[in-house]
Amino acid sequence: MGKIESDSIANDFLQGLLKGDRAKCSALAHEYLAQNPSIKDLYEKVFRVALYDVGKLWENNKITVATEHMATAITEGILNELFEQIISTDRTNKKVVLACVEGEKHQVGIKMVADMFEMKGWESFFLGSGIPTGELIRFIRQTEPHVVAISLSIYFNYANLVKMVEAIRAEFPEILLLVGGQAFTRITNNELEKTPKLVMLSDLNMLEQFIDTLNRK
Ligand code: B12
Repeated sequence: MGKIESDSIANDFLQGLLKGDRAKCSALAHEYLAQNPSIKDLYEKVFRVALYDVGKLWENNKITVATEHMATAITEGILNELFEQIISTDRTNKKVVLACVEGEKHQVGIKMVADMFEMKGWESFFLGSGIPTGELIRFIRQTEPHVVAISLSIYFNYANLVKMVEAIRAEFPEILLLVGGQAFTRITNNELEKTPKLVMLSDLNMLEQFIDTLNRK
């Protein structure tokens, strides 16, 4: 599917979100997948694009907080609705735990990351937002995942991320850490780059390549 078609579906999807038309948004998602059966493209080229536009409209006071909440809730609902298409029958026996950094409320992006792992045969444990570091560590101890993925959207949560990474590293020196999220475009002096066994990725295309590499090991 060409760029123009994705753009126009993203725009129709955005209009549906702003009107609160969940049925239309759901139909558009299915229509997109009928033409291009790539959940990754649907997420990157339609959902992400539309939600970034929602952010711009909100920032410029063109829409209310209520409309922004509704748009996010509809998108999260559709992510859940697509879950049947996401589960892969080809399982890898690998596990990933995913969460937002402490203090971070933006959880749509990391949910998409969870779905990518699930599609690639991993068992994903999506904890979303609001998980304190101590509880995350306790969960990692119980589940013994191969990868822990953390999302950061707001740069003022960066200090929390550094603390969280240090705490996880102290207890699990071997675990592979994966971090990402839009805040990294604003962070110039990223001390986390020096952390051993920590990978930073910015989108689902890079993530797909990364998971494929892990799956070959
Ligand atoms: C919805 C939303 C909210 C909702 C979130 C609800 C929810 N259930 O998630 C609520 C209302 C809670 C919210 C609150 C706030 N928000 Co807000 N929000 C948004 C909005 C409109 C959409 C977020 C979203 O879902 N994007 C779509 C996803 C798919 O994109 P993504 O997160 O970037 O994820 C992609 C990649 O980054 C990557 N990725 C993400 N995480 C990870 C992790 C790993 C490991 C990997 C590999 C990849 C990866 O994969 C995804 C797919 O490509 C954005 C606009 C925007 N630009 O995103 C603003 C936005 C992020 N919010 C913003 C702000 C300012 C806030 C508030 C501070 C507002 C306030 N004054 O209260 C608070 C902060 C709350 C907090 N402590 O976190 C700003 C941030 C600007 C900045 N300074 O960084 C934005 C950009 C809006 C704007 N243009 O001003 N927000």
